[in-house]
Amino acid sequence: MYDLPETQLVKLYSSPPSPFGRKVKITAHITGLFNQIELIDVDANDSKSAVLNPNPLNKVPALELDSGELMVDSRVICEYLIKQSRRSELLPEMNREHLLSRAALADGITEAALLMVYEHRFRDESQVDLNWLNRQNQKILDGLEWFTDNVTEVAETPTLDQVGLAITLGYLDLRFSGEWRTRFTDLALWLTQFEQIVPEYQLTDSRVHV
Ligand SMILES: N[C@@H](CCC(=O)N[C@@H](CS)C(=O)NCC(=O)O)C(=O)O
Repeated sequence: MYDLPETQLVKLYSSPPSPFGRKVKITAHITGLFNQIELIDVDANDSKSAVLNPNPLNKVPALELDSGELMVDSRVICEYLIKQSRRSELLPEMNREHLLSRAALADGITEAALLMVYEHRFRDESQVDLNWLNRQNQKILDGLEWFTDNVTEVAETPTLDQVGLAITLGYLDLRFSGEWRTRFTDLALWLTQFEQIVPEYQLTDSRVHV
């Protein structure tokens, strides 16, 4: 069991459906630090939450240390948790750039999915830009194709890019009814393996997800 430094409690500002917040929570579970984190729900889409959120951009996730230091974004927070827990198997030094690039690709798919969700959320339906939606959708499909061709076996301790990919697929399940599963069957199988190794992935309460 490893500890976060000093008073051992940090605050994680996130919202249950946030994929990037979920990435941090799953990383916290894998590193064994989850119980030392206080979760504070903020809705990044609600301007009133901006008062609570220490991130001046009112984005989640944000981590606040007891010293008051602010950490954003999800990659920085995950790397911090990995470092504090000394669980370097999640991001081995010798493979660091390679794994971070894979992790960035997984995040990029999530970002494209978020942009599609936001296009509907923040525009009148009559103004929704179909070209923009198609452009983002193509990124999702091309990204999933790439991961199908470059899949890696889920390690006993999953690597950070694997956590990112699992979170991406989970977000596509949440927002797009799991449509990806019919075309990307290998990734669906891969996600089943991930879930077996990281049972917390299936938690559906606010500790991880809704
Ligand atoms: N690159 C950031 C992305 C964070 C992000 O976009 N979070 C979304 C929720 S998952 C958000 O806060 N959206 C509100 C907004 O963009 O105003 C990270 O990895 O943490």
